[in-house]
Amino acid sequence: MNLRDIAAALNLDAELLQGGTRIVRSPIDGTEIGRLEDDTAETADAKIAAAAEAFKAWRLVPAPRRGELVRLLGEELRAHKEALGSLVTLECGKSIQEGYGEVQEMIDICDFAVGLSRQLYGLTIASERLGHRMSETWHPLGAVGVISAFNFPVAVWSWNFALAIVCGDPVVWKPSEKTPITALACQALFERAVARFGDAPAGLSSVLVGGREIGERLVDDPRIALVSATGSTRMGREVGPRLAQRFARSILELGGNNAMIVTPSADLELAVRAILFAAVGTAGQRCTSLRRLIVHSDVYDTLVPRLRQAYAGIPIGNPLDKSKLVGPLIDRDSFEGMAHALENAAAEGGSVTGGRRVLAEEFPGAFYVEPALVEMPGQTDTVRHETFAPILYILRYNGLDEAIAIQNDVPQGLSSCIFTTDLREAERFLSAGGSDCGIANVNIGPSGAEIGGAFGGEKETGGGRESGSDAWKAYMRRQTATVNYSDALPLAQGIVFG
Ligand code: UN1
Repeated sequence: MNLRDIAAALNLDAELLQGGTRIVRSPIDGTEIGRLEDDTAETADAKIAAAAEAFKAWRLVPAPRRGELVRLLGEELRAHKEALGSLVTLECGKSIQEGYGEVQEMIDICDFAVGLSRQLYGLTIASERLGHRMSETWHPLGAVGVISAFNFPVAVWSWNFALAIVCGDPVVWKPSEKTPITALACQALFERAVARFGDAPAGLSSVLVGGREIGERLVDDPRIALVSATGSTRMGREVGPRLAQRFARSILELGGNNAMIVTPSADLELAVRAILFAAVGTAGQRCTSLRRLIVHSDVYDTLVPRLRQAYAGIPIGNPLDKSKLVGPLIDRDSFEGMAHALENAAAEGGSVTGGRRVLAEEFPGAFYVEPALVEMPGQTDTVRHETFAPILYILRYNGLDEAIAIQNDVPQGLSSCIFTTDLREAERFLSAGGSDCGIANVNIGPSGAEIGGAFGGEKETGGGRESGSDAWKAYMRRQTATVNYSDALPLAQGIVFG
């Protein structure tokens, strides 16, 4: 499918993709796929104002009816899965299987949100006073800003969007400047859902195209009650304090430095497969990608050669070709960041295999790389830093406490896992003294989470939670109400006043 066919299949107005000054390139071959017009201060302001206005009406619509709109969006996504998945691959370069998987993740969260629209449960609380009833109710919060990254250009938006819409909150979305076309496609699909829905207020959803300044407008605008931002820790350090400054809410989903501990009892066959998917899938550009492998000395010399062998056979190439598992890095900067990290790791005593640029003749404008394996003498500064590329650092350990200490001794706290068939080891890893991450898995890699759980992590990962479980509560305001149905006025804490 070429871009023209994809745009037509998605009902995406071709006019939107030309005539502007923001050049969008496909990382597959570096060719230009669109010239989009940036939002200006005025158009951004108008979209935020429309969202704030829409909130006044949308908050009053019964939640199950709001869920109906998300159900219709889910239907559009099902009908357009192939086209949108192809566009994801074209614009961000992940393998086509992962492009489809990303759209499936959107469908899944829509289904989840539809169910949730009838389950925004509050509480009844026992009052200490005679003839009183206490309750807790969840109300819509306000307009929500979503800032998303290039690597999951649509799924992360949908986690936020589907929940926000059923919770009664309009959404203004600032996608990565590297992947705005997929965002416009989602907007077009949502508009189809709105047309079928009938009476949704205008301004429930909008997309801001532009660079950092446009994102800053969203962050600083008092009409935006919550900003959910996914990206680097550096971005989070700017966005978090700015939101705190105006007492707005934030959901931050920042860097990860995810590890796998491989114990002596591990099923190594399974571990190798999990390592491959987690470390080289999406060319190492997931926030959940496996970046550190912590291997017990007893299995080190068995596992590492097997891994080298598996790495040697990884099909790298055009991600639209189903037989290729690893596509390109997003751009030259990303490639240079990878090369730089590998140089530093070597200078710190690491032994590097792979990491070279490949297919440069076929794709001179794109950056395909061999995934790298780096055996490290210890957890150096370079290993502690998240490099958004397929680099897997390998470390050795001797005791489980040591392995857990290494796993936790990084600034980030997103995802983690252990491969073991020993129940005690698994439970220790999951216990209060085990992994300090938001996600901890046993005999599964750190990436590829389902939408049903809360997604996010601790420390420099930012502490936010999105997607499943009770993450919806961040998109609503909690109200505690006490009703006195007696004809007396007893005071709490037994206070006698007058
Ligand atoms: C991200 O990389 O920002 O768990 C999100 C995963 C995916 C989501 C990743 N479900 O890898």
